[in-house]
Amino acid sequence: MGLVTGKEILEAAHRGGYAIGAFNINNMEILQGVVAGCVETQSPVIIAVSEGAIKYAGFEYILAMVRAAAALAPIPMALHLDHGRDRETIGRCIRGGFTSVMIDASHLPLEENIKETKRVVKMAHAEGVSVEAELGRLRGVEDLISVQEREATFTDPEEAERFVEKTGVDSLAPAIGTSHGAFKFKGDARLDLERLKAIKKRIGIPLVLHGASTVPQQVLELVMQYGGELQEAQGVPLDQLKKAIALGINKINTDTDLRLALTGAVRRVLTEDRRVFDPRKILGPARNMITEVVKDKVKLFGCEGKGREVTV
Ligand code: TD3
Ligand code: ZN
Repeated sequence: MGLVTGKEILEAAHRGGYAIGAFNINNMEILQGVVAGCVETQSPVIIAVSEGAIKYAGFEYILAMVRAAAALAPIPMALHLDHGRDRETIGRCIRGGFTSVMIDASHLPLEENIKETKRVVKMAHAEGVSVEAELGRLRGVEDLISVQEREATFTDPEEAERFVEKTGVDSLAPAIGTSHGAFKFKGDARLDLERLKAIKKRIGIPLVLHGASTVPQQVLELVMQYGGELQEAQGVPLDQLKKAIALGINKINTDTDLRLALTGAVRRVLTEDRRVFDPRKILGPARNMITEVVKDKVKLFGCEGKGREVTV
């Protein structure tokens, strides 16, 4: 099966009321670990690649690896540029074989965000590539001092409706209280689910949750057991994530949890076998650990088995 568009996968999730995992990859082992988890569970998958990942691995390497994965895996797979900011990179992805791009102009004032997003939509749609945009600023709830500040940071439902109408994007990432990385909350971890509900009510397109890693307890414990120091790590609680999916989130961005899984597995091998120096023995277990984490996730997302249903 070749690559399919992000829109195709996400529209099915939007109609079916479930979510798809968008997993960030930087190298072959992470990609293989993610794909194995989705194939075993027959889940559609979005392979997310950041501008940093393109810099690290190289555009051609990423593209060739993901194309090989798509050719071999009997599930719908999209290749997505995550947090596209650089016009040149976005253009290269659109013309070069990506099937979905994110334009992240969320740091700009609203009208400029609309203008920039519209420009990318025009360019991408001409090539049959899907577009995701972001409105509002990702930020942990605990950082917010006042109601006023919350209103200035989180996505306004009315504004979101206007943004989607004006830009013609295929999916939207609202800010509802998550943030990137392993330290999302201090104390009370809650998403603004009322806001999410209001946004979904006004918008008839798939919604995306960034910063959605849960920092699984057993993965964190593994990292710590073998010398890691990430005591304050805290992700999105599972019940909050489940509620967000029930309220209309259709794409769940996950990077941190894969990084933690890889780190835990590598730390364990290197600690338990001090004579090991075969990269396959070091990275093989990490790849397997990623597969296990991905399998748990897609079950929670509700997309297990949905890879059978999408006709390509
Ligand atoms: O867009 N991404 C991935 C890149 C963030 C760097 O970690 C996400 O929204 C994933 O967020 P998370 O919760 O995995 O850090
Ligand atoms: Zn993100």
